[in-house]
Order: sequence, then structure tokens, then C-alpha cells
Amino acid sequence: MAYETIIVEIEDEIALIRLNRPEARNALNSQLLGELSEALTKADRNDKVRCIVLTGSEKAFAAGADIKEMSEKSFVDVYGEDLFGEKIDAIQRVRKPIIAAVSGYALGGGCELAMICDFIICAENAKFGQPEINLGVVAGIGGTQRLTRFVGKAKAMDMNLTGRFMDAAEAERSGLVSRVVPTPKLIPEAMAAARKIAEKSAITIKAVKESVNRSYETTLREGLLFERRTFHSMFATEDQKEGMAAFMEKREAQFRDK
Ligand code: CO8
Repeated sequence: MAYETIIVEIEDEIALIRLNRPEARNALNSQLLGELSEALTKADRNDKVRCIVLTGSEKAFAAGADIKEMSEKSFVDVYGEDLFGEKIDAIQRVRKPIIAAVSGYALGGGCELAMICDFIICAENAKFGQPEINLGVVAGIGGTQRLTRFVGKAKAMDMNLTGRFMDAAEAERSGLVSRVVPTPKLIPEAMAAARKIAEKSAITIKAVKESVNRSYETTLREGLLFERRTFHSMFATEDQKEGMAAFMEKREAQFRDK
């Protein structure tokens, strides 16, 4: 299917997905979220894709949910249709790693979409924010939940209550992003990280993602048990044998995703 609001390129086992509504600073409307959830689901099922990079434009990763599209809706409308719920759930179900490459504004739903990804690499010009309070609403896709876990209560409250933006340096200092790079280097850096991940065993990649994400869903005791059992289960794979043999034979591992 040809998409109108996103651009998908698959190269060297990496799917690069660009949000593409420049006239609206990549605001997330139903069409864009529909196309994005479909493209991500397809990439997740595509054997030729091992890692996904999600990005926007230099000016904006995404300026939030499309305010023009939702402004006239009633409670019955948004509750009845569970606005964006199905599409966001599909994005959250993707098992392959998704790196958010953020340049410019990542606001409201845009910041939340970046946080759904597995980690964020941002450009020096990035600006993160949860300005929903200025519109008379609260965040709705994790801005009060994921952000609080990532940067702590003080900063999450500050951002959600004042609506102020966080720049790249503060985002790195606070643990919201894993790396900050000069703006022109954003895509090369994110693609290099994706290629590094793509060299590993696909089965181990899935297990790592599942295990880290489990830490957000459970107690430390249960999470550690989940991790230990996952570690044990890796010994049922051929890639564990290959990885450890390659280390001892002082050569590169040739993983077969088995
Ligand atoms: N929605 C719709 N259109 C937008 C949005 C948006 N979020 N952001 C920008 N645009 C449009 C502008 O209206 C403008 O269009 P036009 O040229 O037709 O007037 C165009 O994009 C360019 O915008 P600006 O001229 O404002 O560009 P600037 O570079 O001066 O400013 C900003 C860029 C700072 C990003 C500014 O546009 C802005 O503040 N945007 C709104 C940010 C915002 O409030 N985001 C939160 C939205 S609410 C949300 O995300 C809730 C998500 C939860 C959903 C829950 C579901 C369960």
C-alpha cells in the first residue's frame, strides 16, 4: 500500500520510517497513526527487517496529536471510538527494536510516541514537551506515566503542569534520551545503532526487549526472576552455542536466529 503521511524505506535489514506531514509539523492524525501502525506491524513481520528507526523531519519529530482533527470531538466520540487506542496498542505490540531519531519538536503525542520506542537518540535541536495542559487536557499516551518513570516525578510534574519544553541536554541529563548528536548526524547515528543491533541474534534481541520492558510492568523481585528464566532459556538456542564458541575461538559470531 502506498502511504500518504509516512515514508518507509527498507535497506540493509533496517526499516527507516519517516513521519511526513510537514505542513502540520507531523501532527499525529488518524490517517498517520493508522499508516504508522500498519507499517510497523508489517516491518515486525518482515523477515528482511531486523531493526526499525522512526524519525520525523529536521524541524519536528511530531508536534503532538492533530489538534484540528480532535478539537470538535465530544467525550462520547473519543471514549466511544477509544481515540487512537487500537493504533497505539498495535505500535506497542511490535517486538522488534524501534529507535526514535528525534530532531526538532517532540511534543504531546509526539513525545509520547518517541517514548513508546525502545530508546531515543536526539539531535541537538530537539525539544521535548507535554504541553497538553495549555489545551485544557492531560497527556493521553503516556506523558504522565512513561515520562514519570523515565525522568522522575519532579521533572514529569514540571513538564506536564507548566507545559515547558526540555532541550536535548536536559533530556540526556534526565535519562529521557540515550544519546545527543549534532543535528546533521542524527540519521547516520540512528542507522549505525540499528545496524549494530541487526548484527545480533534476532531471538536474543527479542528476549532483551521483552526483559527490559518487563521492568516497567512488575516488581524488582518478579522482574529479576523473569530475567533469570529468560537467561536460562537462551541456552536452548543455537545462537547461545555459537556466540560462546565464537568468543572462545576468537572470531566473530555468525548468528542464525535459532
Ligand atoms: N495539530 C495540528 N496542527 C498543528 C499542530 C498540532 N499538534 N502543531 C502544529 N500544527 C500546524 C499549525 O497549526 C500550522 O498550520 P497552519 O500553517 O495551517 O497554521 C503548522 O503546523 C505550522 O505550525 P506553526 O506555525 O505553529 O510552527 P512553529 O514552528 O511556529 O511552531 C510548534 C511549532 C511549537 C510545534 C507549534 O506548532 C505548537 O505549539 N504546536 C502544538 C503543540 C501541542 O500543543 N501539542 C500537543 C497536542 S495534544 C496531544 O498531543 C495529545 C495526545 C494525546 C492523545 C490521546 C489519545 C488517547
